Amino acid sequence: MLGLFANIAGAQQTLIQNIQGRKILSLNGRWNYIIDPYEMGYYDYRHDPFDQSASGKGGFYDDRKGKDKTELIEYNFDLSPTLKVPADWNSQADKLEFYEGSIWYRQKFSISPQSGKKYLLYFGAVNYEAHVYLNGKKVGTHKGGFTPFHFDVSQMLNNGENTVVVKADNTRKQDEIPTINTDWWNYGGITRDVYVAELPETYIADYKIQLAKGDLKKIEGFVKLEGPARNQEVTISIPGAGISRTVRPGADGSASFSIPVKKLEYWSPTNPKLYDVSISSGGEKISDKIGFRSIEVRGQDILLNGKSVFLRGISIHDENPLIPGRLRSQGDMRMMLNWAKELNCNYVRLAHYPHNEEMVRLADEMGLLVWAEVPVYWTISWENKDTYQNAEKQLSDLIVRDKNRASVIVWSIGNETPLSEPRYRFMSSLAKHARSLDDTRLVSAALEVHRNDKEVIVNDSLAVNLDLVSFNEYGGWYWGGVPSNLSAYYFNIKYKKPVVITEFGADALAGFHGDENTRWTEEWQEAVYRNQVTFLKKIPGLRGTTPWILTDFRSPRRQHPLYQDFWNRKGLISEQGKKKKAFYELKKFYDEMELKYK
Ligand code: GCB
Repeated sequence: MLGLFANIAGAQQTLIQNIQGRKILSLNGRWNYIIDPYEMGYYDYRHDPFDQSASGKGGFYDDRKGKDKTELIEYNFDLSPTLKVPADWNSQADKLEFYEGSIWYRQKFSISPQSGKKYLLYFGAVNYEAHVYLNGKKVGTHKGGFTPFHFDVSQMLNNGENTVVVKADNTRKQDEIPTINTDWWNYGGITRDVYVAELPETYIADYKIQLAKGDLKKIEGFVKLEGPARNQEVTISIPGAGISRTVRPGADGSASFSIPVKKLEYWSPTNPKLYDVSISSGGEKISDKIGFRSIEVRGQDILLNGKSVFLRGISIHDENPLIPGRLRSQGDMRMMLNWAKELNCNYVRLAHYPHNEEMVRLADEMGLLVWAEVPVYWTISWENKDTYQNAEKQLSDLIVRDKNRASVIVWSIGNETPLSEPRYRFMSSLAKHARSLDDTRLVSAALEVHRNDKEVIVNDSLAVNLDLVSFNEYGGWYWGGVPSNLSAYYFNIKYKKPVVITEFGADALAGFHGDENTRWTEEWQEAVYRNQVTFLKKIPGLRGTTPWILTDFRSPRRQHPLYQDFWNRKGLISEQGKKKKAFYELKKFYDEMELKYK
């Protein structure tokens, strides 16, 4: 019934670049909420959606006065409790911990819309399906729990008080992205920032300003205007690099450019140099901070600014283990990335879905390379066309959002997807799509290994379409017995490309000690890291690792009452922020690799 993205008020615009750089009114804060497990705010007693009623009235979204008798009276937002936005709902009330379904949110705000301006209602992310209403009218819907979306509400705003209502539904469904089965908590709600952005009638919708593919001496990109005067001039300036270039878009509002540069300080983890960049057009001026670096693969090497690099990484979920719940603020994000830095990382894998834009901006600032992923995880409905479109849309939105971030070097199209012909077609199309949107970065996916006795085999023809051979390999936890057994195993990797191991690891309950052959102890986990490092070093093309995972994280699949209690314990840091022994084992490896690749 619903398209992936329906904007009832008007067609969906280009996903706006750099929302933080705009004139924005934040709607963050406390929103009233109503839990709606029976969907009574959406369907009437005959299960007909209120949405379709001719008057557009009814349901929980209609907060107008003077209701008629067909409307719901058995609710009251004003008297309802509140939830913080941005944040998941699960961590905010005991009865919401395991809740999956719909919750209605309501916020009031005041604004004086100016004539000749455009207003976008912007959401950083809502998990999973959002129905958005403004002043009693439907604005649109969106699917996908980790990517931003916005609606043009210029014609719908009142001068003075306005009411926005959001139905957020995190019901898991087989045909969605992700599907019903994952190993993370299905945190629901308005998990990222909400803004109203005020823009000029003709505005800078999007831009890309990056080094050209394989060329350290040329900055390339495009700008895209939307609005009636979309062929007015645009000036891109980077004062620190002595660049100022004016372009005039064609009828579609876009203009591309290519600017030779003589001298540029390149962005890298050791020198995360960001240039002040401004883009101006008409009366509008947007500022950004952009780094310039190149990334490419040559043989089995990964070249960063032309120099071979070893990716000293760690996998991270978008979850604060200490509270716990989704990362809510820049402070939360800094804490996670600082822990990665303490491990001596130069790289992070933001698994298994798009993380907050702020996280990627911090990685830019702190000098951490990034693997960015979409939630094409495990057993997706490979033959469903809508499912594919959904995956492609989420991938596009991720790439559109983060394409100016120097930190991002890999677009990952999925994780541990089981071999089959339909899956191959699905994943190959995604890889092709990623390249069509951005040819300046690497494309990869976390693949699986197969075993034949002591042989650990990587043979997945999808790898032919990828730039890195990346796979998850759980020797010492899911197979192989005690950690020291790993020494008997050997690899058979069919593809001669840089190998970046996306996962290995073992569960350990922080503070639980024993010998290295006792499962769940810190000593077992430490021994897995020690033996894995020795094992992985035998791969000639090994160019990086992102073990699983920085911190313990919540998962409904992890039910051992003594050791897990709904926590996946593969973290190197516990839910109390305590570093386990394996943390230091990995750091030792990374210190060694740092010296080797100096
Ligand atoms: C994996 C998955 C990851 C899980 C992990 C585990 O291979 O990619 O999402 O959490 O294994 O702990 O089993």
